[in-house]
Amino acid sequence: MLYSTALTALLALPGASAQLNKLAKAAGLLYFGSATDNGELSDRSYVNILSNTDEFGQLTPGNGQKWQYTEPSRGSFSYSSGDQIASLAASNGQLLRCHTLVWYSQLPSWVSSGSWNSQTLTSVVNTHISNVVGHYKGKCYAWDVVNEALNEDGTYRTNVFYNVLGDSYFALAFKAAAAADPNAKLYYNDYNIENPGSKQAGVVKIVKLVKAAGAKIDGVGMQAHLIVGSTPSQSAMQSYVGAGVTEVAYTELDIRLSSLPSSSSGLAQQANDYGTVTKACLAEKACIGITIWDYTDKYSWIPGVFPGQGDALIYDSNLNKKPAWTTVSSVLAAAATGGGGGTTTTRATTTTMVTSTTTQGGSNPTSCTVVQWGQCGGQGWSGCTVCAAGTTCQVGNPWYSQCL
Ligand code: 9MR
Repeated sequence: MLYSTALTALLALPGASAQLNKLAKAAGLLYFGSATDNGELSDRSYVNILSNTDEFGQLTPGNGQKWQYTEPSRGSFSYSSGDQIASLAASNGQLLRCHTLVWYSQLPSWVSSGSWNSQTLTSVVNTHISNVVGHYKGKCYAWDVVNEALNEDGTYRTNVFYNVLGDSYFALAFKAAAAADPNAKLYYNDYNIENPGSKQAGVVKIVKLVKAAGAKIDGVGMQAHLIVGSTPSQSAMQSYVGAGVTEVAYTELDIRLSSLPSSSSGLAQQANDYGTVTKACLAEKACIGITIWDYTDKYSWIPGVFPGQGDALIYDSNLNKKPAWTTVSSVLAAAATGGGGGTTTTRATTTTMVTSTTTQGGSNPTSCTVVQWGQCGGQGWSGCTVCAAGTTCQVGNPWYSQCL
């Protein structure tokens, strides 16, 4: 048996309808989650899926906890937007990733254009963090303490914090956050750091800098705003662990198509890429979870910022699951059932998902069996089409059939 009776029962979901978080947890992750935003919460069909904890075990407010909302003018704090999402997560029983404290963007002009010296800006940062983190104390699994502080070449981005305080603002922010909520995991969060390179080296430098200053930093968040065809690597994650964090996570995953309308081959490649990211996380013990930057194309930020691009998420604009959903589900299920979800296997086992007594490669291999949740068909599929006893090959979409 590839999986236990208990796990089989756990995974016995009718039609595999909602399962990403359930499978992620069964595979050893802490959560599979989604960002959300206040304006969308009046969309009942959207919220029903978002609130299904079999599907999403974690929420991140896309905007409501940013400085422009929480302290729009000096000393005047407002938590209504952030609280709405924190309350939703709490009432659903979902973890909350809190986002974000020190960021050059969505920063009110009273901060970005103020005339500060190091003493006054230190006080502003301390006051902001102690109030905001204090308000959410005990509610945040993690905080993105500093966000996007690096240029693409790995140098520090010039912003008001760096201009006035130099690189000391990192430790300042992490110390203030730790003081306000000692139990929250504290992260540095950025994009284009999913692979080795100058920017990834910059993150390593930040982690070491914060630790050398005696401050607590627990994690690195890899935003993973990717383009179809790109793939992340495990070695970047390992470099962050090597620098001294105990966990890493994909915090804002989306994989956009660079031209629209999307073709079936584009969606198939996107599905493959989502599978690759999921496998990368499963393969790295320190990777605790995956958050997608909203779950549906209906509410994605991409078309507004990259006109003509998009369709980046795993549900389409009509809240239907895309091939990418099926692949993520399948990869998680394979890992959960000991079926080889990971590319390398610190977390998942090495048992292959498809068992065969003949060499595969023909279009119709014989004497082979696909385990529950495995792929058994779809456009371009040349592997096994015979499902294990008790399961049947069901069409998920033109590109993907699964043994269920
Ligand atoms: O999803 C957020 C979008 O609604 C805002 O308009 C945008 C403004 O900067 O921020 C988006 O979220 C960003 C996140 O906070 C940090 N990483 C990049 C995300 C996408 O821009």
